[in-house]
Amino acid sequence: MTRFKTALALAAALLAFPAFAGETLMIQDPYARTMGGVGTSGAVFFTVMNHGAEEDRLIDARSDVAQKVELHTHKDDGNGVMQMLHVPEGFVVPAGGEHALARGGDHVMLMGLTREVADGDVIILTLVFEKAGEVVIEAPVDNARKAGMAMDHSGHQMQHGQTEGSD
Ligand SMILES: [Cu+2]
Repeated sequence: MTRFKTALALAAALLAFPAFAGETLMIQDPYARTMGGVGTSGAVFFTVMNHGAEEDRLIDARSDVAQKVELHTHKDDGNGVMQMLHVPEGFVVPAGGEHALARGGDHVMLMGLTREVADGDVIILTLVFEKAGEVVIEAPVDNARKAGMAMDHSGHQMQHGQTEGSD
C-alpha cells in the first residue's frame, strides 16, 4: 500500500462506526455528553443519512442507561434564552438527504442516568424510525468534544483526481 492509500484507509476506518438499517439509513458519527453521575442527564448527537427514495422519521429512542429517553430540540424563548422542548412527533429525514442532531439543536435527551457514565464509556441507544424500524447505535461519551467538530467529508472528495504522483 502506498502511504496515501494507507492514509485513506485509515480515514475511512475512522468514520465512526456507521450503523446500517435496511441499507437506506446510515447513522453517522454518534457521540454523547453526560453530566456523569446517577440521576443526572445527558444528550446524544449524530447525523442520520437517508439513502432511500422515501422520507423517514425518527420517532423515538430508547436506552437502559436512562430512566427516560426523549427526542428534544432547543428553541429561543423570544428573550434570547434557549429552552429545551420535547418533540414527540420526531425529526423528518428527507429522501436522499440527512438530518443532523447537534449541540444547540435537536438531540436525544437522556434523563435520569441509571448508572455512572464517564468519558470513553459507550452508550447503547435504540433509535426507532417510522419506516426503517429500530436501529441500534453505539455512542461513545465524549464530553471534551467541541461543538461543530463533525467530520469533514469534503476534504476526502478533494483528494480524488490528485492521486497521480502524490507519493
Ligand atoms: Cu434535551
